[in-house]
Amino acid sequence: MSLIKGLVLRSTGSWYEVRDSRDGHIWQCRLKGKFKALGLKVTNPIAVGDYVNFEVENETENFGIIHEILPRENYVIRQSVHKTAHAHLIAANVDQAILIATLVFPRTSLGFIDRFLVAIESFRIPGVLVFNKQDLLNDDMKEFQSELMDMYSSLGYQCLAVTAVAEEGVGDVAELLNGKVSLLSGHSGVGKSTLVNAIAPDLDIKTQEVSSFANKGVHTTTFAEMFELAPGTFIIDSPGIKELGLADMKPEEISHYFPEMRDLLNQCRFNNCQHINEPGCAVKSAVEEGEIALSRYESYLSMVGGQDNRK
Ligand SMILES: Nc1nc2c(ncn2[C@@H]2O[C@H](COP(=O)(O)OP(=O)(O)OP(=O)(O)O)[C@@H](O)[C@H]2O)c(=O)[nH]1
Ligand SMILES: [Mg+2]
Ligand SMILES: [Zn+2]
Repeated sequence: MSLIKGLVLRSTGSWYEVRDSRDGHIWQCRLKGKFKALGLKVTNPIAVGDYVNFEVENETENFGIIHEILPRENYVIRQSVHKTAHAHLIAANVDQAILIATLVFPRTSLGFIDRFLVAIESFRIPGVLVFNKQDLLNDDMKEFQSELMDMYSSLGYQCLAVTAVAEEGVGDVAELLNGKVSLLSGHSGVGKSTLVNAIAPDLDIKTQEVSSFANKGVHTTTFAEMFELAPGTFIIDSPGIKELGLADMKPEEISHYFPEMRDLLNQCRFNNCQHINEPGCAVKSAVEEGEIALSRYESYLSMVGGQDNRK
């Protein structure tokens, strides 16, 4: 028996669509009877983006059997809404997470952007912000957006401004995606599909969503899907990652996921400082001195307060 390396593009929970790493051929795979998961407490052992070793079971029927998962570089999980011990694995081996945001129609709030960034920091995935619908911004909004882009760039998040409908800036996004696995997020209506269609007009995502394979699964829509835009360039689209939440994060963890706070944490007077109203707080001084943006600090406060700011 020979094992072949493949990349999981889609799963329904019992079937996995696996891309043969030798020639890009797609196999429909099941898991081996005694399958050994990677030791995470999750409801699904394998996610989109996982590399696996599989065996061809039936060449003419296109069936394969997955024997093992290869070690992951990172993964994205979503905590169960019922707060059970098990989380849902959304994706693995992600090179970057891209948030498509719009200041108008619909408005993406700064709180939402910051929650997204905190979540991906916790998964150790680089983050990119793409501001779409430039055509709808007046001069004041453009000014505001450019300040935001400067601020987020200084924190290490690459920022781009595009107008997907006019295909402006779309080439820069295509370049950003090239050769990588990117997770795409953003509120409904910000233009994710428009942007992807502008980059890869031949790829009809809608059609792919209702493939006969996907119909075999009952819960298809809750699973992420990976699309190959060009050889070696993949995007991951999932209903579950549009609103990446904070996976059960403890308040004291959250400041570590704000890059501009991270380096100051050991300068607070109290080592259990929550940076709210403690004396001698280095984070608060940095906010007062304008070294930390007020909007970022406000997002931090709403997150440690457990307030829902995901509008
Ligand atoms: N004015 C303007 N409208 C845009 C732009 N990009 C997309 N739109 C419009 O915004 C609407 C929503 O775009 P979609 O691409 O469907 O948004 P989406 O993010 O895929 O939304 P969901 O699939 O619901 O998550 C459509 O009417 C698009 O034509 C843009 O750059 N400028
Ligand atoms: Mg869409
Ligand atoms: Zn402090």
